[in-house]
Amino acid sequence: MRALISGVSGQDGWYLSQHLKSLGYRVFGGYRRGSNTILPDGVEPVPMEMTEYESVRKAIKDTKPDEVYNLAAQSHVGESFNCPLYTGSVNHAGVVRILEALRGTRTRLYQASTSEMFGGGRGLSEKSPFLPKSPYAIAKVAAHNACTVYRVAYGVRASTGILFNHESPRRGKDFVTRKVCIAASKNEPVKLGNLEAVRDWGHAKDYVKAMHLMLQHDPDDFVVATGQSYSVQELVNLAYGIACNEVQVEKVESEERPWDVEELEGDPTKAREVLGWEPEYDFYALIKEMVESEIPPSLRRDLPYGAGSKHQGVVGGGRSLF
Ligand code: NAP
Ligand code: F7E
Repeated sequence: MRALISGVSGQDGWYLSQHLKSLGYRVFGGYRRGSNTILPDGVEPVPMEMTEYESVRKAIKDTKPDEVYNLAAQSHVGESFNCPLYTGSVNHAGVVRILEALRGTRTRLYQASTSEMFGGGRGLSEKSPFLPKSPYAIAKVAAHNACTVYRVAYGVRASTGILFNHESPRRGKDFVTRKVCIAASKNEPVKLGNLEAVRDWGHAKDYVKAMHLMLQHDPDDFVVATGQSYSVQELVNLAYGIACNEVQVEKVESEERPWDVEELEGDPTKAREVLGWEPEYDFYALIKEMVESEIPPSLRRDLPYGAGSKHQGVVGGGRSLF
């Protein structure tokens, strides 16, 4: 089987390409020129600039994929308020470029939709309405709808994964989990915006498995989430607790968004029942791995990790994680 992954140099591109290689796939990695990220072993690089139709068309024509995973995006929600048109060109029009190139083929498409499309809420499922609150979310709703239109109108085999936040040591440094874990591990203060925001955080390694499972089914839409959510403040408490350091947070206006999504928690029942998907990581295991990865191996043994540690259950508000 042949797979083409756009945005292969990003967090999910890394984990997905590893997963597909482990399943015996030939993996082509779409990248934009100028990107200096090292690709995983065995991934064959292919230029694929999402803002240019010809570049997208040629990448697909040259690699002849059975499956295309569209992960490329301007993926920072806060930044989308500063570059709304560019965000639309990559995150919405980029998907239409792929859909156009796939018309009349049997190639299956995975589109990276997002929980941001809901604009907030708990128990969110494939049936919940979309209320986008950022240029990022607007573009993703438009891309999601384009997949439905091309599926029905032209028979393009497009599936969408409505993924809730997923993180890892490969997460970009300007997303809140990685930013907090870096500061906690160095015993430094962290400057943050909205501490009350609540997110349903999972591990990217688990979530890329759901992407692959979706393309082994008829085209459809799936929510992928853990069903558990925590506030940014709880994330901070946990990360500094795992690192054995006192919490040091400075609240700054510059990290606040013009309109933030206050709360997101998903209901992954359909993915569990139809795809047989289950996450292996919980929030504690995720943040532990992220904090630990920032600490040199020689110093890690002094940290009181693991079952029975007094640092388990350090999440605030009287709740235990376990
Ligand atoms: P990421 O780490 O920010 O990676 C984004 C990728 O897109 C990078 O490889 C980037 O390349 C590439 N890209 C950006 N602009 C491009 C362009 N004009 N042409 C070609 N490539 C371009 O994002 P991620 O966390 O892996 O997320 C993957 C996808 O899932 C994204 O579509 C994101 O919106 C969506 N999503 C993510 C989450 C999450 O929690 N992580 C949740 C829901 C949905 P460079 O390396 O050159 O910048
Ligand atoms: O923010 C708050 C911020 O940037 C999470 C992307 O992968 O997941 C991600 O989008 C929350 C927000 O992720 C800081 O206001 C406070 O409420 O880590 P984030 P995100 O915006 O949820 C979705 C599902 C995607 O699709 C996106 O591509 O944390 N927050 N202080 C902060 N956030 C950041 N980045 N930096 C802060 O200093």
